[in-house]
Amino acid sequence: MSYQNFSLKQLQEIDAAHHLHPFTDHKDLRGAGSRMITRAEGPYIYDSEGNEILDGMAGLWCVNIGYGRHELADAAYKQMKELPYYNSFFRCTTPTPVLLSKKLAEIAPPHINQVFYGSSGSEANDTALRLVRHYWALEGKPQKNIVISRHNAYHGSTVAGTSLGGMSAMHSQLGGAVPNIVHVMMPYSFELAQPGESEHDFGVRAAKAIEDAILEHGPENVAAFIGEPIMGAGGVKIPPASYWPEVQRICRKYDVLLMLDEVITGYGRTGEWFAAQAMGVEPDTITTAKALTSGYQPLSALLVGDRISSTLVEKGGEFYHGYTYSGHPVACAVALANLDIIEKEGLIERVRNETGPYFNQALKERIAGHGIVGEVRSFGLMGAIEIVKDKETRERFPDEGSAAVVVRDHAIANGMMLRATGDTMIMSPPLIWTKETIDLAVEQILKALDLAERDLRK
Ligand code: PXG
Repeated sequence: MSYQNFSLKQLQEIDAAHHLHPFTDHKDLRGAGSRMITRAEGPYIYDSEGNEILDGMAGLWCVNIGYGRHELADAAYKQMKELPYYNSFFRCTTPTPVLLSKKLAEIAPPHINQVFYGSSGSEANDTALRLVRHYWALEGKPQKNIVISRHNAYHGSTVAGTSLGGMSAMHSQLGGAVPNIVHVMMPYSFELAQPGESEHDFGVRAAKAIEDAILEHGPENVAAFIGEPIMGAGGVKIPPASYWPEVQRICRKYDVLLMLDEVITGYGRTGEWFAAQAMGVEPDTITTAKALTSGYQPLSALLVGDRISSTLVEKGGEFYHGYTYSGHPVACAVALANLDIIEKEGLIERVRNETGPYFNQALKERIAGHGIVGEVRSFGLMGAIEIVKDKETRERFPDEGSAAVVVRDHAIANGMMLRATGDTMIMSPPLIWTKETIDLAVEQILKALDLAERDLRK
C-alpha cells in the first residue's frame, strides 16, 4: 500500500487517530496536524507539499552523512537477502557485528576495545548503568553503586535513561527513579557563572560540584560519573576547556569510573571520531548510537574500556543483560558502510579544519550581533543561539521558551529546520555541509531572527 494513494489530510487524520508521537502534546498535535516528511536528499528534507527544507538538525542529531546515500541501502539489501537476522546469544553471532566491533575498537581511544550493542541510545545507557554496577560487584564492592549525573542532562527515555538524565519535567512523570542516581550542576556559564567569574574558574567550580557529591556520599559508595561531553538536547551547552580535564582528575582521585554519553557527539560531530579525543579524556565507557548508522538503521554501541572488560572476562560469570537485536546483522552492515563513507570522504577532518571553524566564525561575526541574540557558541558542527529580550542584561522574553519557538516556526516556514529548547536555538547539521551550505543557513537564520524580533517586540 503506497502512501501516495492518500491525501495529506487523510494521512493526518489517520495519524491523529492511531499514532502516539514521542515527546508530544497530543491535544495540541490534533489541532495542528503533523508535518509529513516524505523524502530527503543530501542536506535537504521535503514535505508532502513539496517544500524543500534545509535540515539544520541532521534529522535528530544523527544523519551525519546526509540523505540519499545508496551505499547504505545497498549494504542493508545485501545483508537482508543473505541473513536478515540471527542473534548473538548462546555462543552464536554473525559476521557484521564482529567486523563492526573491530572497526570501533580501531577508531575508539586506545584503551577501549570491546563493544556491547543495542538499538537505541537509551538502551545503551541502560547497559552502561548495569555494566558499571556489575563491574563494582565483581570487584567485591557492590555498595559502590551511586552514579553522579547532572541537572538537565539527557540520557534517554527509558526508565534508566530518564533516571540518569536530569530533566525535571521527565522525572515528574517517572513515578520513581532508579535508586542511587544523584545530580549536580551543569557546566553552563551563560546562566550559572557568577558576575566576574572567568570561564576557566567557572569550569573548575562546575567540576568541583562532582567532587562535593563524591565526598557527600562517600567515595566508597560512588560507582561513576556520567556526562555528555557537550550537553545536546539540554541546549548545546559547551563546558569551559577547564571542565573535562578536571572531571577526569577528580574521577581518578576517588576511583570513580567516567562514563561519557556520546550519543550526539560520537562519529565526527566534534571534529574527532569521539569527543573524548577532542576533550582529551579517557572514559571507561562511551555510549554511542545515532550517527553510528547516520540514522539509516536503529543501532547503538556501548564502547567498553579495558578496565571494565578485563574484569568481566577474568572474573567470569554471566552478565544477565542483552536485547533481541543486540548486534543486529543488517544494522551493523549499515554501520560499516556509514563509517566507511565518513572515513573515505574525510568528513571528520572537514569538520575539524574547515566547516567547524567556518561555522563558529559565521555565528560570531554574522549572528551574534542580532538584536535578540544574547550569545552564540559552537563546537565542531554543534551550535547554539541564545534568544534574549535585552542583549546587555540577558533578560529573556516573558513566558520562558516561547520566544525560541517563534524563531523556529519562522525558520521552518522559510525553509530551514532548526530546533528550539527552552530559549536556545540549537543546530546539528549533517557533516556534509560545505561553507556554501553554512552561508545559506546563516541567511535563513537571520531572516527568521528578523521576523521573530518583529513579532516579539510588537
Ligand atoms: N543520550 C543522549 C546524549 C542523547 O542525546 C539519548 C541518549 C537516547 O538515545 P535514543 O536513541 O534512545 O533516543 C539521546 C537522544 C532532542 C532529542 O530533542 C534528543 C535525543 C532524542 C530525542 C530528542 O534534541 N537524543
